[in-house]
Amino acid sequence: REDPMAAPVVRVGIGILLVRASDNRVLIGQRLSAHGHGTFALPGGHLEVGESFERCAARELEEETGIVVPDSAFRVSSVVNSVFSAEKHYVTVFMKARVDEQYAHAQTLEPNKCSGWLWADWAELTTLKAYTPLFLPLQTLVEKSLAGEFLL
Ligand code: 8DG
Ligand code: MG
Ligand code: MG
Repeated sequence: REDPMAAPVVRVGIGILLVRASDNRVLIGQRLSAHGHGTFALPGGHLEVGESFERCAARELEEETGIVVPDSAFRVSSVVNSVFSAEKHYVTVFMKARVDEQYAHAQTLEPNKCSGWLWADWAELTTLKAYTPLFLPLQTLVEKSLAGEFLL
C-alpha cells in the first residue's frame, strides 16, 4: 500500500480514548505492528477517504475490540502532531467516548497487531511511567496532560 517512490504525505490517525465510566480508566494495548512495536497505544487507525472522525473511531474500535458504540458517542478531544521520521508524519485526532460497563468488554480481535487490551488509570499512565514506552502520539498527549493542556 505504501509506494516507496511516491512523495511522502501527512496522514491522519485516529486515537480512541475509550473511558470506562465506572472508574475513568482508558483502554490501551501493546502494539505488535512494525510501526511502534512494543509501545503502549490507544486503539485506532487511519482515517479513510470520505470518512468522518466519529465513523473512523467507531469502526476501528469495533474492528480491534469488538466493542460497538454509536458514532454519536464520540467527541473530538485533542489533536497532536507526530513526526515519527522523515517519511512518517501523522496528525492524530483523539476521539473520546465515555462508556458504561456493558461496552467495556474488549476482545483482542487483531492478535497480530495488539498483544491484548487493558484498562489503564490515566494518572498512573501519566505519572508513574507504568506503561513504557508509549506510542508517540499517546506520549505527546500525556505531555500535554502534564502541562495542563489536556484533561481526560
Ligand atoms: P488501518 O491501516 O487498518 O486503518 O489501521 P490499523 O491497522 O489499525 O493500524 P494502526 O497502526 O493501529 O493505525 C494506523 C496508523 O494511525 C498508525 O500507524 C499511526 C496512526 N496513529 C496515530 N495515532 C494513533 C493512535 O493513537 N493509535 C493508533 N492505533 N494509531 C495511531 O497517528
Ligand atoms: Mg485497525
Ligand atoms: Mg489500529
